[in-house]
Amino acid sequence: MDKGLIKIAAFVISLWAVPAVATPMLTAGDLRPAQSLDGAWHYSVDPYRDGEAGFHGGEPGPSSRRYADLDVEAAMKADPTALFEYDMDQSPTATLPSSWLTHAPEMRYYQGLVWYERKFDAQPKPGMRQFLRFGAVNYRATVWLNGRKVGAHEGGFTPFALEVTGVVRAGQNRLVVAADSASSDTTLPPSVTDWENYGGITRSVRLVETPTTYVDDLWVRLTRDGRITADAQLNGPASANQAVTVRIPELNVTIGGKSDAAGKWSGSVGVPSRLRLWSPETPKLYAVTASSGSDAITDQIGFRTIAVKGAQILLNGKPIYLRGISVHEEEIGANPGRNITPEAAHDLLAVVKDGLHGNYVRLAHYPHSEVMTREADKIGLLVWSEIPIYWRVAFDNPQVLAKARTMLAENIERDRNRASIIIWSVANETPVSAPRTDFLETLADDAHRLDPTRLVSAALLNDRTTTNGHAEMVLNDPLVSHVDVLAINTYNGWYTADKLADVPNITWRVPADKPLVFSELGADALAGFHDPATMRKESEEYQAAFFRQTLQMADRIPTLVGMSPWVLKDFRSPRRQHPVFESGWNRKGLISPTGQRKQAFQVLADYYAKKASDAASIK
Ligand code: GCB
Repeated sequence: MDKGLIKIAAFVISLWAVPAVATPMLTAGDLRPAQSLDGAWHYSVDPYRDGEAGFHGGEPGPSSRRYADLDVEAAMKADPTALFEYDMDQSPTATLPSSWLTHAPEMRYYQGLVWYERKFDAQPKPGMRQFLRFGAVNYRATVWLNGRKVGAHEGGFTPFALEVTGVVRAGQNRLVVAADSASSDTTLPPSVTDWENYGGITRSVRLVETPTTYVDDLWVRLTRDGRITADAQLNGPASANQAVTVRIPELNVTIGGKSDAAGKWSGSVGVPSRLRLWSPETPKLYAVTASSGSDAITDQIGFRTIAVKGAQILLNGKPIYLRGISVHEEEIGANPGRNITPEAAHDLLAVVKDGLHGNYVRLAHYPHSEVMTREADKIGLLVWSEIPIYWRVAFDNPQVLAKARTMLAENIERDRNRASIIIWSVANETPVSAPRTDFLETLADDAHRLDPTRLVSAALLNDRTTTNGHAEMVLNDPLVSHVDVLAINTYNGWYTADKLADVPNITWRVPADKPLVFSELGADALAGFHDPATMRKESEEYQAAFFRQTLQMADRIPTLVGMSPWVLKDFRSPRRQHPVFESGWNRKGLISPTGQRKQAFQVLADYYAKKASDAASIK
């Protein structure tokens, strides 16, 4: 075959291979009426994985099958020769969702397998289908209902739904989840990161009931050609040739039609003149209902466009500067457990919106809870959404690439109805090599294909050189041609020995025809530690000066259209063990774990207030 043909064949194969999320997807599964299974669960640690396999391999013996549908205490009483080395019903309880790190002091540094059990009463309606829908389990989950294995999922940050029709019974049910946080070279992220690996059932668990044929996927958006476009996918025996209707009552819009043989439908209408576009200033959401047969789902959806033109980012056709900050999924408080309730999400995002005068957040370094992206929609913050392709990924391993593609697809398919999200990021700080670039190009192409309405980016590394006696940063990454927005993390004056006074004179050599954002910039400070005289690192004064100088540098870069400094709040990181300043926390927050503002907070807030008023005066 000649080279051209090989390229075409490879392209065709790659199209065919775009991963879609396995059904059921149960889009908006967090909003469908459901029975919540949050609350008290029993848990039992299993560091030697006794419940997974016997000590010679193979099936675990009856004494350690934590997933069995069995009352252990009653079984021991009934047969005095019976041996059990677990009893989930009598194990300690924890309130879920939450990482196990906060269940008990000895759980803090545990990474491995933990079993969870919860009993619940159900009344499944005959002729309906039932699904267990997990918001996320970090990192692997295997699920048993009434002693039957009903499914498994890998990836700590995206939802999954398992059909349990015929397994869930009227009356009492026993649900067991094996949650495994162990990381390795082939997990995403791999073992070494810079944040706490919050293992466990970290997002809500719900029992959802649907008609036998139901709307499994729905995507409604404003496309760049100025139309409201809707896609739906039905699931069930009557999916083909079914009437589907999407209604937006407040706009008097109805789009309807019939599904094809595969249960797919799509339709569109011109934008009604009374549509109020979504933006950070006017975060208007509309109730959108999709119905087919006896099923209906309602989501709250905003309509806006996002595009790039040369080095500009255009929101609803107008250039915008992204006044952002990076955020980890960790609630404000002295002992966070990755428990993102709507209130916790609101508290974090309100600091960005009202305190910093921001219009944008980078939700680093993995898909955050859908509670957070829904709150961003409501409060009016643009979002950079990311998958955990972080640092040393096994880029030459095809199975890892397959996992990454699934994670990206799961993230996009969960959240593509969120107006707040404008950028899908495929990676953070991955050193350039041929396998890495192939890997990330595949992801960038997937993102464009799965969602042509948004922008694609990745936080890149840069080279450093000296030009005319001053430092110059050079972007030399072949991935540049595959992304819409260039993004760089910069720490000159923190991780380098540059004097802060020299930072404003650092220049940047970057492609001039694409928008650039600083996806990170930052320095540590321990809240309350002051050192105005010597300005040593870790003092609030040093961090504030770092921001002042770096912002001056930023002002001299013509194509820079936004930033998301690192980071809103100090966050837990086992890497950070300075006994005085860090004690297990990354201190680059502008606020302390409990929300105390450091001096640098005001520096950035003032900078953004000025940017906001400059932007308002241009309009
Ligand atoms: C980075 C990483 C981020 C780290 C941060 C730091 O470049 O992207 O995950 O936490 O630097 O504090 O070093």
